[in-house]
Amino acid sequence: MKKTAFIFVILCALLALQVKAQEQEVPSLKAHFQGKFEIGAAVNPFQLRGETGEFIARHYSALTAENCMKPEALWRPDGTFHFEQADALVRFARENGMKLRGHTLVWHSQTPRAFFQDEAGNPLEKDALYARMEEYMKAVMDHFGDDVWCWDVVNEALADWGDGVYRTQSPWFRACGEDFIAQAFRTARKVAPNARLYYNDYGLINPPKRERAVKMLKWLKEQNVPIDGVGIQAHWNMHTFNPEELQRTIDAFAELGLDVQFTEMDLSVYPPRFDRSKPAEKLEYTQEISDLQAEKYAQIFEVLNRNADKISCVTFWGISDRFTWLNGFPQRGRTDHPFLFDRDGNPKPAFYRVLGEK
Ligand code: 9MR
Repeated sequence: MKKTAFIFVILCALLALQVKAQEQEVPSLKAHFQGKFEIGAAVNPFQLRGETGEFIARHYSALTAENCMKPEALWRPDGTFHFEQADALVRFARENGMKLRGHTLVWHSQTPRAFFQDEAGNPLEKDALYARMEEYMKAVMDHFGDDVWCWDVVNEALADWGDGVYRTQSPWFRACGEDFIAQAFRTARKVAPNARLYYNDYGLINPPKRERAVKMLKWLKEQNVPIDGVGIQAHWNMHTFNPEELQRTIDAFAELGLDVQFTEMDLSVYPPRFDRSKPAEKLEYTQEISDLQAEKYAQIFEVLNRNADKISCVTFWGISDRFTWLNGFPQRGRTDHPFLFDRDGNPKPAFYRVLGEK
């Protein structure tokens, strides 16, 4: 090798070592919260390889499948099940000593229409749909066994507005009324007695939806339905997030004897309302926005730390700003920045505030 080429190779190696050393200096999120609550992230199988995989294993102690454990991913109308993608996640979690949240069993969305129909395409009636529910849970919960720590048994069954408690425009509700919620938990407990069972929803720190949740949870508890906890999804934005309402929600669920988890946390930098008739607004991630986001994350974790005895897991709905469903949602062409790590996986000021540093 020529002398100049040799020097070049050595310089590159030194640079790589320096980058590695800098990375190592970033404290591990999961190490910081060890003994308090699990710190989770929603992932997809393609992210588990290489550097991204290492990043995930370094910072998170729990995983949720962002999509690959949903009925749409696991179940086909011919009655067959497809576990390859989800199994890759299970292997990764096992190899890295991580807990796994199962998301999700009973949901109106991302469940094939055929799931709710007989072979002729007619809607299944209650008993037939319950039989399918049990068949599905047996196949899925038996397959994952004790690799899955807790399941989102029922997802998003509550109404968003109006006087009613439940989302009535759901094939589950249409066939069975609210009884499907109780039935789902009973069936899940029967099929997988070791799994911890959660009700999961968004908007739960907004008073009207929290009240609906409390009504439903009381109704379940009165009937001795086996439910261990509530998943507060925590799709929030930094403009309207309110720490007092968060505290009220934790108290309301804990008072019912339920464990609290934060299951899908992200903190959008955009205000909740926007003008659909206008082209997507692309916010530049300025120092000002970054500071405000850091402040809001500090407020969130101040509440979570204070209530750590009531909370077993805090999961982010992604691993860094590069991987978030909010890039392009709710407005196409818009980029969001909802997490503690930027698009390159570097910690943002919010990360250090969450760790208690200024
Ligand atoms: O992040 C998920 C996205 O990739 C999917 O396209 C979407 C389809 O509904 O589901 C997203 O995850 C949702 C989760 O399963 C339930 N709560 C709301 C999440 C964000 O939409």
